[in-house]
Amino acid sequence: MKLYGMQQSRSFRCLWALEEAGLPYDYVPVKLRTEATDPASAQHPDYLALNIQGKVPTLEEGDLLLTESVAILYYLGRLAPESGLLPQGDPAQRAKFDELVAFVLAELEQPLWSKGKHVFALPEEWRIPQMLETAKFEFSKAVNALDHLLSCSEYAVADRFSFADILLAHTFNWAIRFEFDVPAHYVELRDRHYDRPAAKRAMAIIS
Ligand SMILES: N[C@@H](CCC(=O)N[C@@H](CS)C(=O)NCC(=O)O)C(=O)O
Repeated sequence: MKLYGMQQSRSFRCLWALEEAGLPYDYVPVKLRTEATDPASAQHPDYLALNIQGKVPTLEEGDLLLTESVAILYYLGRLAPESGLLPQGDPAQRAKFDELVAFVLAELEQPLWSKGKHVFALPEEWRIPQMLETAKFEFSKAVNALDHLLSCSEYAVADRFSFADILLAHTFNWAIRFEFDVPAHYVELRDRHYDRPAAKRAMAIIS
């Protein structure tokens, strides 16, 4: 199995999950925003053949290609059920897990990605500087909603570490790096989960 990724981007979620799951893999670093002629570029034709959007992550295993970080997380969770990355609870508990995953993608990370797009990812003529204030407003609304969605336990769902914890910790780390206002209890969540041995091993791989 090969994971194509770039540093602390969304591919880090998958790298961390691979380390939590203890599955064998090769990590292939990819460069964003470099000349397409660079063999390591996400715009190189060889990489575009794997991931038509020229984005990371990509997971390749035989004929299987996955190009969405959360699909990769579900896949790894299913490959390694004993890891607990994908909770095996009753339908209601699973539904709460799925709800949280959807919330992180649809509500919490979107303002962060809006900032990224309007600061560096979009072609300059499509960037709107006023978006940055809107993104801050949307992020604070999502954080308030999250306070109501999360239980008070050590982990996001039930009483065990799962990939929902990876998503939350990675997304708050992203928010901190992008200088959003992150409440102290979510900085603490990020610190606690990034202190896990698997997170540290993943971090060492991209350093
Ligand atoms: N929904 C995708 C988003 C993937 C994505 O946008 N990745 C960013 C890095 S975090 C990327 O590769 N961007 C390419 C670019 O900005 O040129 C996922 O969660 O995997």
